[in-house]
Amino acid sequence: MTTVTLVQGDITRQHADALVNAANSSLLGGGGVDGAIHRRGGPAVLAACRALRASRYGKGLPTGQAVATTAGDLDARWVIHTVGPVWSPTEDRSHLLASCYRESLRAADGLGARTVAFPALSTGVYRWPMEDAARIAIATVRATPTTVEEARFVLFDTHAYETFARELGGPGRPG
Ligand code: AR6
Repeated sequence: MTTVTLVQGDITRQHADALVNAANSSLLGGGGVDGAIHRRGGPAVLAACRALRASRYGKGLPTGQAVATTAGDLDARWVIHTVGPVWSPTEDRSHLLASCYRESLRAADGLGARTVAFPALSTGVYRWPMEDAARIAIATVRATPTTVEEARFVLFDTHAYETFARELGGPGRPG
């Protein structure tokens, strides 16, 4: 059974077997979580990402997929990079967001990671509404068979934390 936990804070300050990065398909860095992961992870993370681009992912990592690298100087063994979908008001891309969580857990299982920290994928630069993103994130992690023991959501601000907390409480609970 996977326990879902929530903390408010900076994912790059977390200790876990694996930290999930809200990457883009280039795998070469960006803003938000991605920028912070590369800053704190250091050159080893970027070197591993470049190696992936030179081999398996010559065209980049497709949206909804996940791939692991070293965590460099972060307090973790691995970074699992996944590419969330950009929010669209006209097209339902929920399956791609769910896929990010599922594929990240699958990558974690392959590594033997027992604790995995996730950010709220797609809710920053990619503009996914927090409430819907929280619903998809928690439902998907709960429904995915995995050997991961703790799936920890690391929410950057109070609004994100409270939204995830409400969702974790489930429908019908106060809050
Ligand atoms: N720790 C935890 N959460 C954070 C942190 C942090 N250090 N920094 C931001 N957040 P985002 P996306 C929150 O933009 O929407 C990058 O340029 C943030 O408040 O990191 O999937 C990539 O290269 C938001 O709630 O990821 C891609 O191009 C959530 O994490 C693109 O952004 C996700 O925000 C990916 O966009």
